[in-house]
Amino acid sequence: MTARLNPGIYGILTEKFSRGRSNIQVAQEMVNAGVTTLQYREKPASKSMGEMYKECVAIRQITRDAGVTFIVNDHADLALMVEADGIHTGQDDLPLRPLRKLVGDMIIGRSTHSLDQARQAVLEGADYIGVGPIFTTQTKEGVCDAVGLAYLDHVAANIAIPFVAIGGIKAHNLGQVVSHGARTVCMITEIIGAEDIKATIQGLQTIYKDTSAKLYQAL
Ligand code: TZP
Ligand code: MG
Repeated sequence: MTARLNPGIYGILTEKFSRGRSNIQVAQEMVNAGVTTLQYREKPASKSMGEMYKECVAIRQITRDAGVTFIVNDHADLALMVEADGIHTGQDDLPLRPLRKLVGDMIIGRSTHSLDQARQAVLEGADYIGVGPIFTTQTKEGVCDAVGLAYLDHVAANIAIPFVAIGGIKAHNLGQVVSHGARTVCMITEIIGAEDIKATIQGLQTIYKDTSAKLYQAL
């Protein structure tokens, strides 16, 4: 069975932040550099469903060949049609219990911004939660203010399912996020907005590994 959430770097594809590169090119570069999970996050305002479907078919192939978990944001139809590993939903998206009936054993992720939302997601059967925005970000429209590291601490202490930290995470604060208990870390613009995606991911992996090693030595 596919792991419900891999530790490591969770990347997200959104073409408007990718410096003119295609989602498929960026997916290949991210997978080559060793992201453990890749999410496709496009909105119908930016691309037609037909175009999104074609991209997801190609990205499914790239991720399958590399053994990387592939998650589709928002669109259960798309996730099912391309045999993605999972679907990621926000607070205003499809409700979790009916969604579970539709997608069966597929991984379901849920974005959360408070401990109440996290507990609700667990109750309703999410496989993992998103925790954020940890820091201020311009990447997601209409998102709430930064929840800070305090919310991450609460989740690490109180929530029994896997979680991914997200929002404003960069090389300079990644160590802090890992020190506060995140084993999976998502970065959008830090990675896909970088000139050299591979070198950037390698630098982030070094910070992730060094911080984790120190953390577990100290225990
Ligand atoms: N959900 C919470 S914050 C966020 C999403 C999708 C955007 C994170 O983007 P970035 O560029 O890593 O700050
Ligand atoms: Mg959504």
